[in-house]
Amino acid sequence: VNEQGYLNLCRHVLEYGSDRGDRTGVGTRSIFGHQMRFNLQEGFPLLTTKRVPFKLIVSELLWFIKGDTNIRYLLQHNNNIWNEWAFKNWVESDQYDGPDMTDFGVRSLQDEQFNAQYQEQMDQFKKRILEDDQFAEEFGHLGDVYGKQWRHWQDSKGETIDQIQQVIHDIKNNPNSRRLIVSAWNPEDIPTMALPPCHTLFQFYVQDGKLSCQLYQRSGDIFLGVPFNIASYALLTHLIAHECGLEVGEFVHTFGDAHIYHNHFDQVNEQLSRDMKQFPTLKLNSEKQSIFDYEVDDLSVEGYNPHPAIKAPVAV
Ligand code: DHF
Ligand code: TMP
Repeated sequence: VNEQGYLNLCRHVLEYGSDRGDRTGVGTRSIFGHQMRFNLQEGFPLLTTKRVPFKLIVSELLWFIKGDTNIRYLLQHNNNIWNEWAFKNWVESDQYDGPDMTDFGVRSLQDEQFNAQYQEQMDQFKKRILEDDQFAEEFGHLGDVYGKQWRHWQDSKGETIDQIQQVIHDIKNNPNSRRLIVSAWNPEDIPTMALPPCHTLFQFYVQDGKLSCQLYQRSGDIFLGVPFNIASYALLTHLIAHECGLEVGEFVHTFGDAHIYHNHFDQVNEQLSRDMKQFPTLKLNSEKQSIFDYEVDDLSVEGYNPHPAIKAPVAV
């Protein structure tokens, strides 16, 4: 019925996690190996102890489902969650001739003057991605990330595999299968990716007319990324269940490295001090059948009355 499992994970990591350095230079407190379960019959798991922007989750998921890997679509939907990773490719390219943006993530937090420069460069970058086709083609891509692997996995014969189409076909035709898997982890393509997939592999399971989904997430930013990931996979499970004529079962969320960044501790403590509320209900436009036909306005939540949003910097 609620987000107790998520709040328990936060408390557990704060209390028992190990403080570790990490790639971004921010530092985290982390544990290795954890599992949460959400019964999707008991409401849609969009956290209520802070506001989580549902529309951004929808546009990101539809972007994956389209097989798109260019942030232009996200920007067209006012979704800024992937900007930093495309921007990084741009400022590291030899065509960039603005002020030095090395380590812009940490520097923008420490140096106000630099932060102003960074914001200006970022605004220009976003404008060019939206307005300049050729620039978007060259610098809007994040590499062969989720959308590419889900819909157009390149095989050794030069053909592509549509894992989403395939898994939907298999759920419909062979629901007892133990092979209902989609993998975003493609070792050959990792070097092209702006960020190797955090939500790495997922599996479906059909029992009593209900579709369940389990995700293996190799790395989870518990405060920022994980609330998005929970809602995103819950939504994906609903869409696929609808197309397959099934009800929804459980979402099982399994982690490798689950961590809280050191500069998120105050925010997490604030969140833990709040009372949780009822989860909302998901509304789908029931005229849509195929998961490939949805648009952002076809999906909404009802009865969502969360506590206010809590801001935190994302580690780049
Ligand atoms: N890197 C790190 N360090 N953590 C992440 O969670 C992460 N997630 C990525 C890409 N790289 C990442 C993609 N997903 C936000 C949420 C999800 C996400 C990226 C960013 C985020 O900043 N959420 C804010 C507000 C977003 C907004 O309103 O624009 C939040 O408060 O939820
Ligand atoms: P890493 O590649 O060094 O593990 O860094 C990726 C960071 O992004 C890590 O903090 C996990 C976080 N993340 C999520 O939690 N969920 C996501 O969906 C994405 C893309 C990233």
